Amino acid sequence: MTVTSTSVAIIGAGPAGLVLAHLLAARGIDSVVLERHDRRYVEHRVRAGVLEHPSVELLRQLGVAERLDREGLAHRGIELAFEGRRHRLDFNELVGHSITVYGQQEIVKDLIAARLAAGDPIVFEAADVTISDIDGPSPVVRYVADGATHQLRCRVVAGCDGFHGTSREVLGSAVPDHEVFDRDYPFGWLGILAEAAPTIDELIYSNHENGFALYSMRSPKITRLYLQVPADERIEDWSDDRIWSELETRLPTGDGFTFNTGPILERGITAMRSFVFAPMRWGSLVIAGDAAHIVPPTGAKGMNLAIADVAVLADILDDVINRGRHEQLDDYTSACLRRVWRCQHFSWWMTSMLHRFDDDPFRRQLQLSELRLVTSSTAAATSLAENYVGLALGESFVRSHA
Ligand code: FAS
Ligand code: PHB
Repeated sequence: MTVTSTSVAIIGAGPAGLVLAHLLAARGIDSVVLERHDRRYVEHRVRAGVLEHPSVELLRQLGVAERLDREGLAHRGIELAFEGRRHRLDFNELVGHSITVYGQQEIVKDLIAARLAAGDPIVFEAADVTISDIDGPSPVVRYVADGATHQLRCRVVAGCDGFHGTSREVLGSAVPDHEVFDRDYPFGWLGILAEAAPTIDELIYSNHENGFALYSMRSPKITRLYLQVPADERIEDWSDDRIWSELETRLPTGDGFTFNTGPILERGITAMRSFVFAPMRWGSLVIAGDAAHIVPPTGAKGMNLAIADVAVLADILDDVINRGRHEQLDDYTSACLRRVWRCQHFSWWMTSMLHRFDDDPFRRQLQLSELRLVTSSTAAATSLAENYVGLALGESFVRSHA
């Protein structure tokens, strides 16, 4: 068994783990990233697409946004479609900021390349990761890689291993009275990536009587599209023709928006859930990103919330590692949960307003009333815009009115 040591052992090379590794390096703190899949797998996993303004600023400050600034698509707003018409919300006009569309896998590629170029370690294909001794100041992470067992001693373990990782389980065992907030939705998203040029340059979120649809994109040649489907739907039951036909039904074409179809490069069905686990820390183990919370993707918050968690965590670990102030870890959970719950509410609200909920005519009328409000009232549109583009990192969504 090899025995090595580092200041922070980071489990998971997704957005949370990789952004944290860069934030720590910027503070002179060494870390080792352990990832269970190989590099190609994590760099080609199609997931999120929208970066909030604060996330883009943070990646720029880390010096890893050169390709993002070159290839990312700056969007001034979005469109909401209902009752056969599309309504534009201009975020720049409403709140002075925009969003950037740039695939999560592209961010992962940029962060991995920059970390390896700096000579900092990422262990890919790290199997059987276990975490122990989190009650003391020297937790231990064990893993198998290259056919050998390794022991990594550290000061803090950062569980950035996503919803299906191992760190939340370890935390839950250590904190018997932990809290879990969990809500499933009776539908999922069938998502496709298609080699078909977008015909407009902003996203369309559509509330249709057949169900929700989202028109998004990744580049001037690639569109990213989603359809609400029943929670137990099978992707095999959706032919290409059926997918395109239903998208064309649910997304109102006209005034410059037509439909390009093309080869479907990637397809899958994502379940929808709202989930929060608290506390996000016990002893020398902290969890961040999807390991701690999940939001329905309607508000485009998942990846951005992961980045917001580790922005808070990096400042705390700066105090812990560089100034020996271990007690700062006590503030981590409360410092994250305010933003987590603001994003949970926004994602639940967008999901409730835009998706079809069967046999509930009263709810349908409320949805249409809410959609008419956010597309006609500047105050209501501003609130949606403020939440969608994201407030400054470290700033709660409930501004002090001092
Ligand atoms: P991640 O899940 O991205 O990363 C965790 C990493 O840890 C993974 O690389 C995993 O391989 C690794 N890992 C897990 N267990 C491990 C172990 N035991 N040892 C070592 N490594 C381990 N969000 C949006 O905003 N918009 C979307 O459209 C959207 N679509 C999504 C589609 C899918 C199918 C999924 C699953 C999520 C989607 N999300 C979307 C949410 C997603 O983007 C997450 O919020 C984001 O990936 C969170 O980043 P991380 O917390 O880093 O977790
Ligand atoms: C995407 O482009 O993948 C995307 C955009 C906005 C969302 C969810 C997903 O709300």
